[in-house]
Amino acid sequence: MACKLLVRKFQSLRVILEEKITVNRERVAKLRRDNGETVIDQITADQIVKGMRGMRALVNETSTLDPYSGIKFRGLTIPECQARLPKKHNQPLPESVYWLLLTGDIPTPSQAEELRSELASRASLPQHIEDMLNSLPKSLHPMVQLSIGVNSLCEGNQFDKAFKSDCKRADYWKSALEDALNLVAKIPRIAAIIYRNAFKDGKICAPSQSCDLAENLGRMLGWDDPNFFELLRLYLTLHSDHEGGNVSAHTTHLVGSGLCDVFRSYSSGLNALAGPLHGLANQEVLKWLIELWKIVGDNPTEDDIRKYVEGTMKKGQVVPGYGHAVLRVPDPRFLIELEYKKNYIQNDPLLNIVELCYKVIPDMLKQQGKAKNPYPNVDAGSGALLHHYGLREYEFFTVLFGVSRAIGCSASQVWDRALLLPIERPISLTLESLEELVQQAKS
Ligand code: CMX
Repeated sequence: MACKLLVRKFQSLRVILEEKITVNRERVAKLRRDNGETVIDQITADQIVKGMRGMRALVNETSTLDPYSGIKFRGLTIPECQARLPKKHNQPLPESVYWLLLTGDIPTPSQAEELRSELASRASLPQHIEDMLNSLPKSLHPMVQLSIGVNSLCEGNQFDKAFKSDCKRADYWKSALEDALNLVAKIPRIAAIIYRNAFKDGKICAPSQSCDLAENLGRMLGWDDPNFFELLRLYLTLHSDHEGGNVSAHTTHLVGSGLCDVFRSYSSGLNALAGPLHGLANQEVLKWLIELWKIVGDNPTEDDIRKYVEGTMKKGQVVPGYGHAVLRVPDPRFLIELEYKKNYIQNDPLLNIVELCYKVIPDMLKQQGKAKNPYPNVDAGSGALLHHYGLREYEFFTVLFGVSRAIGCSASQVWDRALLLPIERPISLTLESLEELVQQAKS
């Protein structure tokens, strides 16, 4: 009986997706048939040297990023998501964000609950994967462990089975969806095992059938604090997706385009996320803030902060948590972090320093004149919020980012399969050929 119910519940997501996929496949076919050769953009030599910078050359359905208004999940800003998506307490359920990214629809409370229950039913790991994670050296960076853990989930994945069987290409998305749901359901446990092994006593509670993704994650990490679960709901929402061109999403898409399953694709995406200019920045921010705090104490002045930031700049280092390749305003996700602090946290010296940095650093970066965007990004505040609730092992922070980004990257991969996107294959140029092309273009 319970089994039948699960199948029916799962189909409601599947049926909705199937209808939308049929419509969108026709849109792609029409676009290519009628306008496949239409030129819509130009590219400069500078963009090529800077790694396809700003080039509009990928299809990604789940979110868009505007330099001035920030991220939109299926057309909704994060405040709109907060207002309209089914919530637990005051924050959207990460499951409702996942439903939105997968389908483009705001789920009803019962649909969000269907997905919550579906994911909770898949949350445990095979024993051999737990044993493998437990055998990893504690000193191995948590992001490497996470990538190994996610890679290992590929054993017996549904997509490979479909590929090796006589499944039609048009139906690949169905097995990709199965794998995507497994990834999002299981990655919190991988993350929690890594945390408990690296920083605690290695003991971990089982995932609960009745909790949402965030609470299950928080409990497995070892917390029993509803406010921390609330922060995790916010965290998992804020980091879930950031359009398709960022390093981790693009890597996942690229690897997936060669028809790798979502586990191996996202494991590659996690290695991409682990770079200090990308997802590792949240770890770097907290390290930097703690150093600053040690020097300036609990009640610093703006001048104290300025002096410390000058020191960072003089060493030729970037100010972590500031700047962005696309955004040209303070990251709306950072502003929501500040809002969260205002609503939930009375007084916290480190978070006060985060606010003071926001007053001081943009002007300093403007004066330095290098960074195109002198404003804070999402990483400027996330670590200090986690620190407030006692999660202080900053080497773990990017793992939480990775748990969250699985939501967006896996939803995108379902759509990559759904739209029958082909293998990605741009053409690289030697410096000599680029110089020749520049000359030809000018003559
Ligand atoms: N502090 C000091 N200098 C900075 C800076 C910062 N926060 N951000 C950019 N700059 C410098 C760059 O190093 C570059 O200098 P050079 O010309 O000497 O090489 C110059 O300003 C121009 O860079 P840009 O075009 O504004 O920035 P990019 O698009 O190349 O890089 C980013 C964007 C995020 C990598 C960069 O701003 C940075 O390193 N920030 C700090 C790290 C960080 O917070 N990363 C997290 C980003 C969010 C994410 O992806 O998760």
